[in-house]
Amino acid sequence: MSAQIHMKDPICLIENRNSNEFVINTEAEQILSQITDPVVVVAIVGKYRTGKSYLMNKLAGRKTGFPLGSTIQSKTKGIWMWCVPHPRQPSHTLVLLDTEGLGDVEKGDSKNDGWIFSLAVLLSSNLVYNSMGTIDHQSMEQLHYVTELTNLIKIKSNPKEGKDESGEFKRIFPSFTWCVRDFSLILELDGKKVTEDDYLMNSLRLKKGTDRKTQDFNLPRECILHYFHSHKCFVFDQPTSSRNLHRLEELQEQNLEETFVEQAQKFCGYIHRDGIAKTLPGGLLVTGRMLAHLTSLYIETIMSGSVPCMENAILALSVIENTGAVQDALAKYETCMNEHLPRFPTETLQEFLYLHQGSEKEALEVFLKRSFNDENQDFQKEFKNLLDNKMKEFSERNERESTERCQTIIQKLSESLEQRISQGEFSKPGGHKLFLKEKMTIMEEYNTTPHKGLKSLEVLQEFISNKKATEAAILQADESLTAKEKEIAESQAETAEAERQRQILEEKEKYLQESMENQKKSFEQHEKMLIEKMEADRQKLIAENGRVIAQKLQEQNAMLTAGFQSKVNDLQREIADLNRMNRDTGPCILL
Ligand SMILES: Nc1nc2c(ncn2[C@@H]2O[C@H](COP(=O)(O)OP(=O)(O)OP(=O)(O)O)[C@@H](O)[C@H]2O)c(=O)[nH]1
Ligand SMILES: [Mg+2]
Repeated sequence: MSAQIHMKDPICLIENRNSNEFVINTEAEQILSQITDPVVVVAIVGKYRTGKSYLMNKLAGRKTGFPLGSTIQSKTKGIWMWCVPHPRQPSHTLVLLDTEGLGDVEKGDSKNDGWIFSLAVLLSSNLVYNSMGTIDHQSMEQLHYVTELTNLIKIKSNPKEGKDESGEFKRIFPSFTWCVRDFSLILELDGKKVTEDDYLMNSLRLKKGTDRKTQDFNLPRECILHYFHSHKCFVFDQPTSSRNLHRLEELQEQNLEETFVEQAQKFCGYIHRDGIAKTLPGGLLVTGRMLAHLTSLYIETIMSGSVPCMENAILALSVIENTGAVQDALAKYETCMNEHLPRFPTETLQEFLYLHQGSEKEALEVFLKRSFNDENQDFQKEFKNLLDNKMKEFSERNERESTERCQTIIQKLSESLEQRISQGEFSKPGGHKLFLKEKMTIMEEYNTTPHKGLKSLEVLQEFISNKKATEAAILQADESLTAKEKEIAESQAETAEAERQRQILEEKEKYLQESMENQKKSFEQHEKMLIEKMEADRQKLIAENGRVIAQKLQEQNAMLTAGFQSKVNDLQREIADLNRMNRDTGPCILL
């Protein structure tokens, strides 16, 4: 879990400079980048001067924050951001995006508004559309931006000629909530009480007919029904008397209309409880860091004169995240192994491999948690190669520390022997026997000294080899021994030497075998954990497709009731495609 973000006040995320120039604010980008938790993103859009910023402050649980305007001029410019700890989900961050009011006469630029609207759709997981009065012809007209989204958001970089991509919008678009402010009607239809959601769905009902007027009436409604996966509505009374509205921020709750306070609480409760976390197609949770990258990618694309494309954005994001995943995982491996350094040199290779395998598993978990869309497992292979190199470094360090420790031990144990050699104490009759006795004592003490590590035998062998010439000279000079006895002593020394060489070879062979077994185990572990992740991803995709199918069936019903047979058929085809997709996603196969 990342550190809780404490933003005292909102900050501009996307500046809207003169003449349609959108610029990402690097300070805001950095704040987002530090959030490694999943984010629930709520964006509010709607006509200027309609109380959007005020409502967003309510969602943050604060009276002030996003600045309100008290004049007739629009206040919020560009897109502002406020990241607050999620009030209900401790491991999530609530990201509130307050957008520039649409349809400002002073600005008079509807293209700019279109981009603001599409950015709100692209960045959020919960879109709030705010309007005044009632859901009427005018408020629907103000929502014409929704009908332009197919020109402002692309799904695939190379869509099939003439293919309508909007069928995929339901998968990637946020939930849709309509907030009707200063609502003064009674929620009744044909004399019966209805809910706010019924009111919305009734307002979204399509009219039969194909004439121009009916088409214009239906288009925004069709888009809302077709693009968004869920539709909620909240109505609000005017919060206070008109003369107090300009100082709303200063008023205590008890001075506001009671119904308004209740309605605002109901709305906030819904967003906090049911507001969904931002995901990418396939159900991958988006973190603050990923949202920062997405924002920057979208702005870059718009500023280059192109249309943001989901497929391209996900591809670019996956490269960034997978590169980061490799780095994070290697850092994790290094941290784990560094914690084991006090146990170096390990007594056996098994012990070293045990430490390595545990660290490798933790590192792999880090990699798999962050990586996604790793086509052909290219990044995982890169990670494995780099990890093998790191392991080699630690293994060499383990051996180096063993060599150094063994050399120190043998040096200390042989101090008196060296002294006696230099003083010629063994150059006398019976000297060879004395020398052998001392050598044996050193060897015994060396062998019983613990924590020497893997190089114990090699260092001992080196010590004995170094003494070989001295031992031979002492033997030859020992007048107490017959030629035959000398011959026997020589042959014994050779046998012992051969035995030690055999042991060293045996150890090396064992080392090789254990290393190979470790490679096999490591490969199997990577494979097992990757397959588990791929299977989990597959199940997520199947579940997501299931959800989209259910939503499309609902939409199909509405179209059937309205008598739009061609739309019913289109939806039938889309549903069949999704069912086929679910059938075709077989078990995971590694390449
Ligand atoms: N009538 C009415 N006024 C409101 C409501 N909520 C806030 N206001 C007042 O409307 C004015 C504008 O509020 P903001 O929250 O800044 O509105 P906005 O939609 O963010 O405005 P822009 O950023 O300019 O698009 C302020 O004086 C608020 O006090 C409401 O529910 N009804
Ligand atoms: Mg505002």
